[in-house]
Amino acid sequence: MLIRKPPQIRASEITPKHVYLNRRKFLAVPALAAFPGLAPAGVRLADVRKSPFSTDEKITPYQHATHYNNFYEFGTGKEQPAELAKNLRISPWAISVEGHVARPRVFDFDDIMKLAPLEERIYRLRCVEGWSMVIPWIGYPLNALIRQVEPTSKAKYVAFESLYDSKQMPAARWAGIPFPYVEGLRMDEAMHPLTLLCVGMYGETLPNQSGAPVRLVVPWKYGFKSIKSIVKIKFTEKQPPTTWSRANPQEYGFYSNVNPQVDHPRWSQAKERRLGEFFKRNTLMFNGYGDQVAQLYAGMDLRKYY
Ligand SMILES: Nc1nc2c(c(=O)[nH]1)N[C@H]1C(S)=C(S)[C@@H](COP(=O)(O)O)O[C@H]1N2
Ligand SMILES: [Mo]
Repeated sequence: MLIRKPPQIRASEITPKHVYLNRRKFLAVPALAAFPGLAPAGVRLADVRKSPFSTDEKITPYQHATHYNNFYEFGTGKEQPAELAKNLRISPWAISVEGHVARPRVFDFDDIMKLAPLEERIYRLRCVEGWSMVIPWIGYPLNALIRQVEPTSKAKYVAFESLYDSKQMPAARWAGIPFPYVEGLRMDEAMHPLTLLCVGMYGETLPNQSGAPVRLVVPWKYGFKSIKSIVKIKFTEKQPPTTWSRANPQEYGFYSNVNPQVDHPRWSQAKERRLGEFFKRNTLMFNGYGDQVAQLYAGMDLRKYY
């Protein structure tokens, strides 16, 4: 899936200059395929299908999406991750998939890349802080990986864990939240076709600050559910802890569905600002994905299960 030739189309329209530079860098490393499990950063991805789940809204400029980040392992400043994650070692990479499954397994980056056809999914993502973005993510439904490991009937939830390496992440000490960063989904949320296991964006493998080499994107939930740099996925019977509800249970719950009617205790969630835009816009229920996901929460009090 990693290509060695220049891409065919669209590159000239949407590809920023650095991508061309990166491509040259990649062409200078022709032996990648000889090192299975390596997760190269900034490499052009080929054979990426367009997804019908994409929004046709204006895509957030690459520069905003990669220089205004939340990745507390690399500091709490928005511009810190781009700088401090630069040298994160992402190869070799392994994700341990365990818990209530018939076939527990460790996937390396190559395994992940080969599991299912890659799709470009242009999704909105809404941060709980009040900003949002529209990103051409690349990946495939998480359910493709889940099916590989055959969850048992005891698997009711899925717990995710990010890499934590204090040596590579010295700024994490001052972030004020516990590490490793953990997140969770209910099994039906994890199996939902919108839930994306993400390996790239803007036509390339993920930049480190965006969660290289593998992250989650759950577009109807606040951005913090979209956990970065995943090293462990565990199927559990009980609802797993999540970093933000652990850090501040008054303010953050397990579900964290985007909901303009339920304010954060300290600010309204009614509006949001798209990165790169000036005027605010109304936030949509389930971030605009209600037609696809509202049913998952039928009968639940969304004020209680926030
Ligand atoms: N491991 C880890 N994953 C994380 C975070 C984090 O601090 N650490 N921040 C979350 C938050 S709050 C948001 S809004 C999104 C931001 O993703 P982006 O930087 O690609 O926009 O990542 C989420 N995933
Ligand atoms: Mo966020």
